[in-house]
Amino acid sequence: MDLDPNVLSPTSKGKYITGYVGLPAGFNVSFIDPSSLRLNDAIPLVPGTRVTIGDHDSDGIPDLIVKFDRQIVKTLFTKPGNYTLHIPGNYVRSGNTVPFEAFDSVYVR
Ligand SMILES: [Ca+2]
Repeated sequence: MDLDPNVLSPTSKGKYITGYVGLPAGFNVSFIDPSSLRLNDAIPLVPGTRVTIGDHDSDGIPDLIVKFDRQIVKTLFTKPGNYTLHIPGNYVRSGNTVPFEAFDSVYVR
């Protein structure tokens, strides 16, 4: 996973943090259940935002592109530093649900 921006400022008024979720070869991101994604087990996607598929890192493997509310994400941090965030989610294919977890780190000013 890659989060954008990677540096968060407490005073930022930005609306969103964008998450780019990639899966290992052989898994298709279109089978990720977007409603199952929870940033740090807590924060769901912003309701009403579009979930799209692109190739953010140009490695030829599609990424699921999702939006989190930056003002809510900021409440996870009480002091500056490096933080590793994780996003658990479910991969659902042919009625089988496979839980997975994606990670990225951010720097908080
Ligand atoms: Ca990619």
